[in-house]
Amino acid sequence: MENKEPFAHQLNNMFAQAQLENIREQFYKTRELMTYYQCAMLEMETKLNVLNEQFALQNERNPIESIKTRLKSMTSIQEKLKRHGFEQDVDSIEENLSDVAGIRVICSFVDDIYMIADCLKEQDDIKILRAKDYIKNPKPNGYRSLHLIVEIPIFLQNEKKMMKVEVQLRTLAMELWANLEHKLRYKNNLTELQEITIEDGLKECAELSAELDNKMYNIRNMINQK
Ligand code: 0O2
Repeated sequence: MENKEPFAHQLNNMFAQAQLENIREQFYKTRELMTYYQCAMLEMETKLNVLNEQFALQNERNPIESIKTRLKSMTSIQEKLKRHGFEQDVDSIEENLSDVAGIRVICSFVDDIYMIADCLKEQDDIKILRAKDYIKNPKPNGYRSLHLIVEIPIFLQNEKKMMKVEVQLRTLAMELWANLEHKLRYKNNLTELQEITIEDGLKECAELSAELDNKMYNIRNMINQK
């Protein structure tokens, strides 16, 4: 039987169909990728918990106070891709972003941070791709933390896949400062003078938090020598 539907209509339908297929494929691939990041984050969290337990056994104290995990939201992912001028598709996420899976490790003392980082460096199944030491070199606003981009394997049904995870290590004092600074950063309608005053205030607080870390570290060492 002859198809009476006008050619333009048929073409439109074909395009709509193809577009729908493409959306479906991108949606599936995104879900799959986010699941892989979730698995990598779990693997990494387990490694950190193991180190914490082992250290506690030997030293009768936990070097890690808490661990927080988060998957970057799709909105933040899109914003970051756009900000850096990267393609806005699933492959581009994996290729260009290294902080989709994020783990924040809150340590008791500054030397615990480096001890944990050194232990991770020694593990032969993971690879430290990049390290940014904002403790030795704080950001101009005072932000301190040690950032590691780690590549960790996840074992799927038929393959091993290497995934990137960003590990941020910081003390309780660094966490307190970063959380409050993050909350205060979004206030607007400030005059230039107010902005400078706030920046200076935050910087001063960052210095105080570094001093607190130092003093606590010295007190701990004094106690350990007894
Ligand atoms: P979220 O919600 O924590 O993920 P980027 O700035 O991300 O384009 P890069 O090199 O990845 O480039 O950044 P960097 O310096 O390694 O820092 C990335 C993350 O560190 C941030 O993630 C924050 O979590 C934290 N961070 C860095 N600088 C500051 C700071 O000045 N204050 C606070 N509170 N946190 C900071 P996101 O993506 O911004 O947010």
